Amino acid sequence: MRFVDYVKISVVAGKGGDGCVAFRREKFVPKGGPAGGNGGNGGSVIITADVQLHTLQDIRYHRIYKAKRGSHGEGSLRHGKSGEDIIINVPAGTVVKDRESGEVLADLQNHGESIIAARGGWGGRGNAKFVSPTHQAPREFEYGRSGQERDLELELKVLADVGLVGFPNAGKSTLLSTVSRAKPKIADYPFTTLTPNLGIVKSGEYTSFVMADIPGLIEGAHEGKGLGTQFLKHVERCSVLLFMVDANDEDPSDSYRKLYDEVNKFSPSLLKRERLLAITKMDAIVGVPKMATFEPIDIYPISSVSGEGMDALMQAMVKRISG
Ligand SMILES: Nc1nc2c(ncn2[C@@H]2O[C@H](COP(=O)(O)OP(=O)(O)OP(=O)(O)O)[C@@H](O)[C@H]2O)c(=O)[nH]1
Ligand SMILES: [Mg+2]
Repeated sequence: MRFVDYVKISVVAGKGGDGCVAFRREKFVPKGGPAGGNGGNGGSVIITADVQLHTLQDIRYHRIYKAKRGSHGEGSLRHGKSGEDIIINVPAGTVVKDRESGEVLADLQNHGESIIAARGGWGGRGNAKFVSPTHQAPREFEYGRSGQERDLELELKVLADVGLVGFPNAGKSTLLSTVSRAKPKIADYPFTTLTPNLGIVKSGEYTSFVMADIPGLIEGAHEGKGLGTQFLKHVERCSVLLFMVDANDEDPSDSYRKLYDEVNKFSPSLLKRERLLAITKMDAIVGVPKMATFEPIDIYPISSVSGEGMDALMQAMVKRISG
């Protein structure tokens, strides 16, 4: 089971420029030959796999990709400039599908693999191209052809690096929304999150990782209570688990023990993963939370509201992922 990230986009290639009808006019040449240049080709929309990317998140905010048209041809045999191609970078592992036919156009697995998603229209020929021995002063020309247009679906199966494990309302979605551009629904009632949200977390200039906000866990989840087993399946694909406990719980250390037990009942091997514990909502607490845990684990008191403890937590996550 992997997370699936989907995006629907439309790609529109540029139209070709029109060919030109023109004749040479020079001082001492009374009747010049035809000199209309060709139109430039329209720009194409190209999709390329880039291993630096991990989600389709950035594409989500940019739905229509439209390449520029080619310029028209001009006199003196000047050909129109081609429209610039547009390159859409997607994570390696992205499958490109035509939304209308359902056909898989490409499965971009490796860095640099690419597909022309919409081909630019050819430029039209200018009248100079229509000259023949018997036809010395042609006035024919062609219009540029239209560019291809397509509605696509991009699909990426994602392996998340960090999974957020906590009871409902622990502040999982809030954390994701503060450290990434993801916009999960946040509310002060349990089970706000019903399907996983993914966010790409940038840490420093070059490192980034994928964080998965998963529906809240409840006791008995391993027997299928709540969104239980679904939840746990999502978590299985994460290399680091960030357990999250509300500092305002009566006994946060006990909450952690319950979470631990629940995960353990489902799949003990999950607990062999790198594991961290965040105590959330530190801005809202009165006094000091009781945090003597029953087992040794690195604890990070944080607040998504004030930003307290966030840097330390980020560094710790990056270290676990790369380590
Ligand atoms: N004061 C304070 N409130 C917070 C903080 N983080 C989250 N909250 C609040 O806690 C409530 C629950 O937050 P969510 O992020 O939706 O919790 P969740 O863990 O995603 O909950 P589910 O999706 O139901 O499992 C919301 O009202 C948030 O505004 C925090 O750092 N400080
Ligand atoms: Mg949530």
